[in-house]
Amino acid sequence: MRWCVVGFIISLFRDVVELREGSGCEEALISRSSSPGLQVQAGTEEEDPLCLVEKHPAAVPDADLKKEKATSDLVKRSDRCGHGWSQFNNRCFRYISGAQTWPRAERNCRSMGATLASVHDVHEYHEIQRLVLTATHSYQQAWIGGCDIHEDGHWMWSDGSAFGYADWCPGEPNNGRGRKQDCLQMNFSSAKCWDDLQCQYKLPYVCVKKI
Ligand SMILES: [Ca+2]
Ligand SMILES: [Ca+2]
Repeated sequence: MRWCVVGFIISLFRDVVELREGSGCEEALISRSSSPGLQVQAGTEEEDPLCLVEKHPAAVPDADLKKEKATSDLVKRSDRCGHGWSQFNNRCFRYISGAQTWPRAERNCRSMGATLASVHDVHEYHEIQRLVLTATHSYQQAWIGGCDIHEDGHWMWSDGSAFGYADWCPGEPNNGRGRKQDCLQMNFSSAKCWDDLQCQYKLPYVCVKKI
């Protein structure tokens, strides 16, 4: 009987270790992507903070997120999306004003059953820009779900959807001219277009979830 208890505790420990070792945006991308055979290395946020998210996000948003909920949600309501979310093209978008690194922003989106936003055409981009404008009264720079951590120049969306449409600013993405810029910010420059930026920067962000 005692060994059964010990065995149970060991198996629990193994599950926790596997959960931590299995963390990674890459895993979500591999499982959802139509690109088989993608090989990437997992890591910790401290060692490699790019494109990393937890395999099983926390069920309850953290304190920061709760605070953000109270202060920064979009005003617009959508019955199908829930309070704080805005529906467009059968998806629900939400702007979060509390600045986070890209990996942390992705985790917070996932804690709400969402991901950082993918953008598939100019109409969606304009809708997201409108949400940001409504919430901030400006074209605030913000993270969306693009990253090229796996291979510079090979951009992906963290929700696994195909990266087709893009609105890169002139000269972007430039990978910081060698400074390793692997995450996608919107509303960059006066042209309000896209730029690749170091993922450790803290920006507001936009989440998306399917209805
Ligand atoms: Ca890059
Ligand atoms: Ca750049």
